[in-house]
Amino acid sequence: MAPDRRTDWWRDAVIYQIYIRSFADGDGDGLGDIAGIRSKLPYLADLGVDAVWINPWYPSPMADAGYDVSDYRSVEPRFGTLEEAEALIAEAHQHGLRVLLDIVPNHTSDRHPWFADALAAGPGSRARDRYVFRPGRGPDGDEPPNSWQSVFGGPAWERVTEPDGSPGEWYLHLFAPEQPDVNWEHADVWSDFEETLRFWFDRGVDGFRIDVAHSLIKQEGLPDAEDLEWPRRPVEVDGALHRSPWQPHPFWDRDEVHEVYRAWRKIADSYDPPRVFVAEAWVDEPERLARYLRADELHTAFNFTYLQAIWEAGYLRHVISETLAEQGAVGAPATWVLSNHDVARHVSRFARERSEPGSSVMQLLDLPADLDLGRRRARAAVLLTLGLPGGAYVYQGEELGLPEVEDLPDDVLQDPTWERAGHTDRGRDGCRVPLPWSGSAPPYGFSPEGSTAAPWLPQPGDWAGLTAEAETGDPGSMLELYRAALRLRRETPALGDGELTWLELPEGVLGFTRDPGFACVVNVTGTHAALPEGYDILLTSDDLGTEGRLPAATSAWLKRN
Ligand code: TEU
Repeated sequence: MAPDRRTDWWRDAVIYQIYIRSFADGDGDGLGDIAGIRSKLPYLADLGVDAVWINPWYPSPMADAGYDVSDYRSVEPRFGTLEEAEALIAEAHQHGLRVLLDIVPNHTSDRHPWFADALAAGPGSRARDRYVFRPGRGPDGDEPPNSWQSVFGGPAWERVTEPDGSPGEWYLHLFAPEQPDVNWEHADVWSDFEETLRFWFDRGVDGFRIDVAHSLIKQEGLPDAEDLEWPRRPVEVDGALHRSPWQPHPFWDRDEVHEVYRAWRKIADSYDPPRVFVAEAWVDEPERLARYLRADELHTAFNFTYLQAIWEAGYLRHVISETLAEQGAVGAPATWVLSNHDVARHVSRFARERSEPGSSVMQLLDLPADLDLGRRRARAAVLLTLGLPGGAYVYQGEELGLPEVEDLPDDVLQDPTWERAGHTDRGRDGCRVPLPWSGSAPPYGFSPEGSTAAPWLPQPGDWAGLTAEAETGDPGSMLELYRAALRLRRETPALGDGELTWLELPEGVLGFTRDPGFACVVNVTGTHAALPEGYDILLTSDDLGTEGRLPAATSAWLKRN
C-alpha cells in the first residue's frame, strides 16, 4: 500500500532546526525572533526541507537560552507575540512546511508560578510536591540529599530559604539551579503538560521535539548514583561497536518514563492529521532507544550515536546497521542527525582525527584542525545522511558549512555550563552564533539594516564567504550541494523511508544500494575508489577529477543505467 503523505510524512521528513535566538532578527534587537523566521520561510521552502523544529520560544528568564520555561502556553515577548506565532504556523503551512515546537517536561524555570507557590507553601505541601524537594543530609541538613551531579556541573541540588527565614529543604535540578525538576508522580504535572500539548496542537502545530525525554522519572528513594558515564558511548574495536552492558540508572532512561509517552501518543493521535513526536533521548543502546519508538509511544528519536560517530567506514556502517535493525524491529523509521545546538558543529568535528566518538567542544580544542578537510567530510557526510533510509535533521547553518566558533572571548560566553563547570568547559555557544545571511561584515544581514544592537553573540570577521547570499548560485558551495541533494531526494523514489543493501567495497569505503536503482558510495578514508559498474552519477560531494574515481572524503549518489 502506498504511504499516506498526510499522515506518514514524518517517516522520511527532512526537518530543519531553527535555533530561534540565532536564526534571523526581525526587530533589530540583536536576538532572533518570530518576525525573522517569517521573513526566511521562502528560503527554507527553496532549500527543500519538509518541516522546521523551533527551539523553545516561550516566556523565559533565559538562564538556559529558553530551556527554562516560565509559561508554556505563551510566547517570549523578545521573540514576538502569540498572534505572530499563529501567523508563522499558518504561513509555514502555506509554504508546504510543517512546524514542530520544543516541549521541556523535565523542568520548569524557577520563575514559573508553580515554583513560587512551592517556595511559599513550605515543606510537605501539595504545591511543593510538584517539584522534587528533600531535606538535606548531615546534622544541620546543609549537605545535598544525595550525590547526583548536574549535567552542567556541580551538585544537582540547591537549598532554599523557608518562608520563616530558616535554612530549608533542597530541590533537585539535573540542569541549572534555575531549572528545578518537576515531579512526574504528581497529577498536576501530567495534566498541565497535556494541556500544553493540546494548546499548541489546537493552533496547528504538527508535533513536538521532547527535551531530555529520558530523564523525567527518578528512582524511588533517590539513591546515590555511582558516577555512571553519560551518555555511555560505545567504543570501536576492530570495526565493531562495544558497549558496557546496560544497567539501570536512578534518573536516565527509567522504564516508567514510557507511561508518559503512551499518554501523549493518545493525545497526538486524537488530532487529524495525527501530530508527531521526536525524542531527544541520549540513550546510546539502540535497543533501549527503540523502546521509545514502539507503536503506541513516540514516532521518532534523534540518532545521537550517528551524530557522535568518528569518520571511520567500519564504525559508521555498524552504527547505521544497528540503528536500522533495532528501530525497524519496532516499526519505526530512523532519523539521522549530524549537528544541533548542543554539540560542536560537524565541520569542526570532522576537521579533527578523533579515535573516540563524541561531540563536545572540549574534546576538540586540543586537537589540530584542518577545516578544509572538515568541510570535505561534511559534504560527503550530508550525501550519506540524506541517502539513508528514514528522516534527517539539518541544524541551521550547516547548509552554509559554518564551523564551530572556537575563539569566542570568555566574557561573551552565555551557556550556563561555563560558570557551572568553573570555567573548565566552554559550553555550547560556539555552535549558536547568529547566522550570516548577506553582506561582507557582521551582522551579515542577521539584523535589519540600521540596527544599533549587535548580535547576541559576536560573529567572526571572516564569514563573508559563508553567507546565504554569497553561496547562492555558486555551484561549489555547501548551500548549493544541500539544495541539489534535497531536490534529488524528493525526485528519487528510492530515497526516504525504506531499506538498504550494503555493497562490499574496499577498506575505508562505504556503500549501499536502495531499490529501485539507487546507490550511494562514500569514500570515507580509502584510496581512490572505483564506482560500481552499471550506474550513472546523479550527484557527487566534490569533483572526481579525470580518472573518475572517488577520492577520500567524497561521496556519490548513483542511478542504475
Ligand atoms: O539537552 C539535553 C542534554 O542534556 C545535552 O544535550 C546537554 O546539553 C549536552 O550534553 C551538553 O552538556 C537539552 C537541550 O537540548 C539543551 O539545550 C538544554 O540545555 C537541556 O536539555 C536542558 O533543558
